[in-house]
Amino acid sequence: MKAKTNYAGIPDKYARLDDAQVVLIPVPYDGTSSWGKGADKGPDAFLHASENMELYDIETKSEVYKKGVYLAPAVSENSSPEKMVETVHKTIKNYLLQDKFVTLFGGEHSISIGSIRAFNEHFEDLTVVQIDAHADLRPSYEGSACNHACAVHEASKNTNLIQVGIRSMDSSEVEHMDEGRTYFAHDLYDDWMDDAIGQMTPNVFITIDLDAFDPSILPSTGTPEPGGLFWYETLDFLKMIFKKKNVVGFDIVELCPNENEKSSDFLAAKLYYKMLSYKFYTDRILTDEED
Ligand SMILES: [Mn+2]
Repeated sequence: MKAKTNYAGIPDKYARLDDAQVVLIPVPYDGTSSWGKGADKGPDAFLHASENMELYDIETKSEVYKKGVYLAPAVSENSSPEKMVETVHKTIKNYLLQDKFVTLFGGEHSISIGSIRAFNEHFEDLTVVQIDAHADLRPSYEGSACNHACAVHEASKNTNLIQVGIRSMDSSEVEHMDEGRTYFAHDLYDDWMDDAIGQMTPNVFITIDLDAFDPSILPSTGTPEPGGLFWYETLDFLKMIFKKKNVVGFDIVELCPNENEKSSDFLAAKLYYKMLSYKFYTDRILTDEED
């Protein structure tokens, strides 16, 4: 077994659970993916890229790792999709009760069923912002309600779900979609970010399926879709959310690493670190309206 290292190679004093404000839970689960297998390798590739990344954030002039990032033992339960979801749920709740800022790295998108359930139980009136190419609204798929194609079905019933970047769905999902809260990739008009923020409650959980990004900047994902989001527009949107809302946690899923294509791993690593920087240095974020 590989020796456990600290997140991004940070010094031990920033990596201990007791003092860390952030907990990072890897969930290398790939039980239900329909096409490109390999999301189980996502967390390792992400962690490896993170170790080779600069830890000073230019935008916020900060080194957010000094807030402490505890790399939790990976959730390895994979005997069934239902058991995996239950274990993710339980693991998150345990850290939320210790007042940690909890983050996860998948694995396929079905892990978010467990994430959203845990955050929704812990925080009042939760908004879930899903950034994704696929609607993921099916009530069940291939015999399970815990399939990646069902990632936000439960959230669509129990939370204030806002979907961004969507460009692929099945007709069976139409009845579960709130079009007034859906920002399709082909229709990101001038003020869409303001409209989306206006629909959010104070507490926000963000789930990012990396296939939301355009395949030209993130090809290494299980089910790529043309016509996706780009780097800076995504960061602009995230910045606005972190600045205007209380982001209570987030997960990032569906990195499907390819040995010959490392830029996707580094995008995921940078995205994660940017989100932590925005969370803890909210007051230093400048959004477009200010700069
Ligand atoms: Mn998804």
